[in-house]
Amino acid sequence: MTATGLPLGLPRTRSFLTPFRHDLFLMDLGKGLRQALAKLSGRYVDEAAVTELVKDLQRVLISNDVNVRFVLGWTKKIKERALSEKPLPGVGLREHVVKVVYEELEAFMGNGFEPSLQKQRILLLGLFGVGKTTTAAKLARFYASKGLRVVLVGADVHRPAARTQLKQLSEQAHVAFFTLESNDAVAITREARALSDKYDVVILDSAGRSAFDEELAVELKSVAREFQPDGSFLVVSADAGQVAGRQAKQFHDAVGLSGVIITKMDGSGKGGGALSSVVESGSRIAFLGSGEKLADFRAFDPKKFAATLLGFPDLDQLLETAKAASQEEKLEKAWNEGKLDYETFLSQLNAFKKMGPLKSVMQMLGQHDLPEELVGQSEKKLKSFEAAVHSMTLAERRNPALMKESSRQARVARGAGMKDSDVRELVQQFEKTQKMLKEVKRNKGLLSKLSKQFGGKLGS
Ligand SMILES: Nc1nc2c(ncn2[C@@H]2O[C@H](COP(=O)(O)OP(=O)(O)OP(=O)(O)O)[C@@H](O)[C@H]2O)c(=O)[nH]1
Ligand SMILES: [Mg+2]
Repeated sequence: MTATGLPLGLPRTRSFLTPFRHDLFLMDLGKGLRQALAKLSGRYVDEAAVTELVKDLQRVLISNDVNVRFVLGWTKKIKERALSEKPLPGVGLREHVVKVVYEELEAFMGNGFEPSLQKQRILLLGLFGVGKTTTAAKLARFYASKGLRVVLVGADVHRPAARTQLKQLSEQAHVAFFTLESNDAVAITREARALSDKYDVVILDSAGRSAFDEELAVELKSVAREFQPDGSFLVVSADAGQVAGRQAKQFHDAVGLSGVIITKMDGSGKGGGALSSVVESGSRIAFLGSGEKLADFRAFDPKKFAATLLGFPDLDQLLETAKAASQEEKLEKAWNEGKLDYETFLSQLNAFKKMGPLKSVMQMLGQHDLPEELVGQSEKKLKSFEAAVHSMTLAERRNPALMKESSRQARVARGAGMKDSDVRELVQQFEKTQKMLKEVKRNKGLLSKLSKQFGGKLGS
């Protein structure tokens, strides 16, 4: 129990948190950013808070190997916008700051990539071990899932097992495979070009090299001449960090890249560096690979990427949630005037539900990385609370004191198909919430109190 006699709130410290489980790229960067933003909850957002946020963001990005000069410029812009722009109507200051960070993160990620679904030949390039062959199969699976006929071509004649590896992957991806029993990469490449007669997408996996040099540039040019690719993609590993940008530039100057595919986003603390340096080099990020499985792959979408990093489904929903959250002020006013009862509370619950999954509401309030179980159960509780309120008479809804009577509780329980003890528990929770809101006149947010009220019961 807290000092106010209320159940303990949702876990606040890191030690209570279970690992964040949803499909996230860049775990550390995302977590760091979300935690920095979460610090804004429950405090007055002024210049000092924004300065602290900016410092936190800098620390998170720099520890993710993002270029320092870039980080300083980026966070300066966030600070300026956060402090000078007027929040949209209905959007609180904290949400405004979150919105600015979101928008700037999206802008920082560069343009998105819309994969063409036309007939095409794709050439994959890259240094040793970056994930070219795996990426070839991921791409094949991607295009095949769009209904295109795909063939993978093994043209890495240097590494003995390379073509066997690609053949196996092609089976996994349910696409065709082609190579020649020859060590003549040029001949294979030439044949591969002709495969366009039979297939929509021809993907060529080329041999790796230990470093970019003049010899490689010459070789790539001859491959490109034979194959006449519609798209040439450089595959770089996220481990490369800021070096990725330099590589992108070298390869681009040699053969002209359509885009860069960054692999191993799941494993590297340097992913932020790889991403930002590729964007800075003027190359476009086309796809991201985030695991060994063929499905761990997606086209790069900065909006979605930023949203996932920050833990918000999308900006529109963020703003909607922020608006709904601002309604809580009205509710508190009613409450302070002694008008709050089960009826008002029910309408608030409905508003609460409309805001979407409780999880995003909680994230909005800065409660990040919640254990799934807790969130799921809290929503279940909300539903049963609603059912109970529906079973109350108008008089009971308007005069909550009536609901203290156990005969009424029993009747409501029957009406709502619940156990008496469940209704009793809900009445107690309502009373605790009511008491709490009376005590906390300062606007720290009804929703966060509610989250704690429901979550706390479960968490204790
Ligand atoms: N965790 C993780 N591993 C990956 C990813 N992409 C590839 N790998 C692994 O990285 C290793 C090398 O992948 P390959 O696809 O063989 O790399 P390559 O660039 O073709 O290597 P060479 O042909 O030898 O130059 C394999 O063990 C892959 O499973 C990824 O996105 N995440
Ligand atoms: Mg390979």
